[in-house]
Amino acid sequence: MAVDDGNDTDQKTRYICLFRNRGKVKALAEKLYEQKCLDLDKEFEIHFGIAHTRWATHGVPNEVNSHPHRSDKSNEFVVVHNGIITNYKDLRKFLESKNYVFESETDTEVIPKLTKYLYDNRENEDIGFSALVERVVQQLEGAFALVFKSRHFPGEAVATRRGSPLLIGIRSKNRLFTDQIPILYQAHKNNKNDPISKAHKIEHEDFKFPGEDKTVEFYFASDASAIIEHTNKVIFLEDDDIAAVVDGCLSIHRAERSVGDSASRTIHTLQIELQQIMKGNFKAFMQKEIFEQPESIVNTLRGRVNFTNSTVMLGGLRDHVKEIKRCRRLLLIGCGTSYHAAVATRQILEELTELPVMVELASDFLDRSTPVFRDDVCFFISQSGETADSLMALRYCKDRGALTVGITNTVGSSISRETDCGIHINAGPEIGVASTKAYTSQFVSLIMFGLMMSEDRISMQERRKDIIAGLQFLPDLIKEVLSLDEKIQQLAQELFQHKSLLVMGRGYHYATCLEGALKIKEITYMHSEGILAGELKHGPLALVDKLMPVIMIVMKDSCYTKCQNAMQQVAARQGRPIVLCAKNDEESTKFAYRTIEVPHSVDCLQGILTVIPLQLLSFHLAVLRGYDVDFPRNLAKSVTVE
Ligand code: G6Q
Repeated sequence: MAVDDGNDTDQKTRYICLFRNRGKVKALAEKLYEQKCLDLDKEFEIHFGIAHTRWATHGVPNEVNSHPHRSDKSNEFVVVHNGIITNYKDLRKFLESKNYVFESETDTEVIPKLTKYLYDNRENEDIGFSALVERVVQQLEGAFALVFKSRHFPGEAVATRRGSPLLIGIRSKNRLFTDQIPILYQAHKNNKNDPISKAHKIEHEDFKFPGEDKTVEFYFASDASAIIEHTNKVIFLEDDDIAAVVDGCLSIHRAERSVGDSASRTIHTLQIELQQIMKGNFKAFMQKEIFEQPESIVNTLRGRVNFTNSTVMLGGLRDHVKEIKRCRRLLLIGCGTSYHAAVATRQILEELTELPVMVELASDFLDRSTPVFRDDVCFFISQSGETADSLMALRYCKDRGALTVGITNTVGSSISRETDCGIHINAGPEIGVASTKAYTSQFVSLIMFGLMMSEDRISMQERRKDIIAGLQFLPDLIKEVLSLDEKIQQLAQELFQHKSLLVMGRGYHYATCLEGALKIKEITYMHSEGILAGELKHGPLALVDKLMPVIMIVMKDSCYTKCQNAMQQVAARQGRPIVLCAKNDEESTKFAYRTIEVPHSVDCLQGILTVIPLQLLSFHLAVLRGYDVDFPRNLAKSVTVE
């Protein structure tokens, strides 16, 4: 079964697949094909394969729990699923009471079995595949992107989503006839005797193929980077859309039309280049992405900052600036690295906007049912734009009437579509699970927002000018930091056998400590903790001895003296601080066991220059410890489950 290689099919073949993670999927799909005997549909010269790299939410990662899951041993219905079914226990109990025997520990397996149950108990002989799927998803709770295949409907693929991302890539050698696919609101009428109207389908004739060449391929995937090597034409499905490919023709259905719903789905042309998602000469995507930061920062700034007259214009926020200036407070909400970008910029946003700024982890924000008001402005920071907790927090804030702003790296993502306005960070595709260039671009985007908000404040003009000049020099300074790579690799040689690594700092660099420690723990599996140096005496000092490596960030800003005090306290306990400081800071290097010296920038931008050595260090530590840097155990790039 060809899954991610469009070149090995014959000319008139169409094929349809679902995959999330390039590379690993092809091998996985081939294995599953052998084991679970997924047939290739020969009718209409259609090839259709489904596969999925699963993130083990229910049940350990093994062959039985791997996708696709099936209704029964003869594969009447098979399904791949990205997401989580929260009511699977009830469904499983019900199906077991109907004598269905489950093979796996997954939540997903209830879906094909429920499909078979509804099919076997259909009241109408002529029920179509998409109508059947519509009935199945009515019974499901949770988040899902699903692709179905069935022996009863040869040559047909049905896909749907709710809460998890799903897009359709379309590849044809010929120009597409239309860039809008109208929605059909009569999925229930899709039975075998009531074919879908031709006007509502993409058919091979619509592509105006010359002569014999009628090849068209549809790809179902969670993320555009999975399919970009085959096509840049994509449709982003909305929640509850049901897409069907029947006899090689695509149609999109919905049960009903609500007020404000668009009547069609657009075929977008993505700007991602294949080269952007190739590793090139780098050992890992993460390494490549760390080294891309001089360019990704330029791309984030491009067209937005005027360095001559020190102005900033964020097109996506232009119409909302007045409203934002009148707000009661700013809430910055995200998870993991994206949350750290909020922590990193909170102080400068408070200074530039003179507004209270709350930073919130999306999951905790929801757990607390945090009060949100109509005059709040809520920012959702997310590389993928699909993180389940951030998305739910967004819906929570929208329901309470707050203005919602997206800071995302993914065009067409749920967060970018569902927010009122936003900033696209333009960092380019980020493939490595450990986020690097997205962090620095989120950081810069939030600073640009602060600059735009403070444009008419006389008292802030000098400060603004300094920051804007700092932004201009940033790409060159990043290059300088990247040139420390060899030195950092040598440091990694000394540290890679340790069990634990502490990262301490304060003020603007507390976020660097959190982010550096996150990078280290997620890809090296070492214990690592980001510690606010002001808290040292309140507990963490007990961890310090001559064996514990401690990275200390000491920059020449308002916290300089306090950081030096912390360093002396560590040295007094025979600790051996590895000091990350500004170039030529002789005072700080006195107590240091090792030093990493970075160039100086404006205080609020310095965090970009201090985080990069820690990104590099975590990369080298992981390589030395023999781990797969881009695919750390137990983690996924896009966390679409709670
Ligand atoms: C870190 C990870 C992770 C990520 C969160 C949020 O290296 O990539 O912490 O930042 O899972 O993801 P989004 O930014 O896509 O919402």
